[in-house]
Amino acid sequence: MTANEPLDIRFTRFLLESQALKFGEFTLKSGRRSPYFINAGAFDDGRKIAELGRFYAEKIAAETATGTLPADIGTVFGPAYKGIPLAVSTAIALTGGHGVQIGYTFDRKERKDHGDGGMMVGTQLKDGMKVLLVDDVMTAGTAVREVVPKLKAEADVQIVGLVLSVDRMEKTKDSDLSAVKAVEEEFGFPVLAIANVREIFEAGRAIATADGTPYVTDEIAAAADAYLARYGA
Ligand code: OMP
Repeated sequence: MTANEPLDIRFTRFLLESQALKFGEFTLKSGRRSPYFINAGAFDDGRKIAELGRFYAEKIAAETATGTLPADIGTVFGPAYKGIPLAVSTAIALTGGHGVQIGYTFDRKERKDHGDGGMMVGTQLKDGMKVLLVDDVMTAGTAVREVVPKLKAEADVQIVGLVLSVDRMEKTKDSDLSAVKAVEEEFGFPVLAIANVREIFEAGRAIATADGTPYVTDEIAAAADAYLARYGA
């Protein structure tokens, strides 16, 4: 790795080497058929999930430095299930690597009616608390639309932003607006991604597998271009 390499290039290498970015034919939650898929489930051991947390923390620290995110975030919220390791590893990396004291919180899928009860695990949400959402990938924004009302039902928290691994840069079903822009407009908080799909495909052409061939071949790049020409925002 080259020192001072931009975040999106380092992150693309990590995605490819972890096999979290797959090429083929995939049917998405939205029904679209995509020639690529980002699978956060590939971050399945201590090294990979720790590294993923460091990428999120680096992005959050950079956005805090520019003022896009506030410095006094109370907790990082990751929606169950896939958001849970994201919230935990991000909080660990923010504290360990950046000296930021911060909580982590995730939701239960079902309400617990004994013991501590409640819908949330980790730092409890309180009125006025600044909450940063983390999630894996955004295509249409369905996942975030489900989680915001859940948080608001718990306490009058202030959601200060959403940080994703990857912005797939796709337009919504009924407008030319990207899903990210639509969510920003609807909820009024910034949606940030460690890398977007165009950055990833550009970086991927220059990153080679062990046998020297690029991960993103001409054929893969052409399929991605065709997909983005149709669905890209
Ligand atoms: P939206 O909720 O529609 O934005 O779609 C994002 C979700 O789709 C993610 O949280 C995943 O569950 C899944 N997904 C991926 O994990 N990776 C992809 O590359 C694409 C999708 C998807 O189905 O759109």
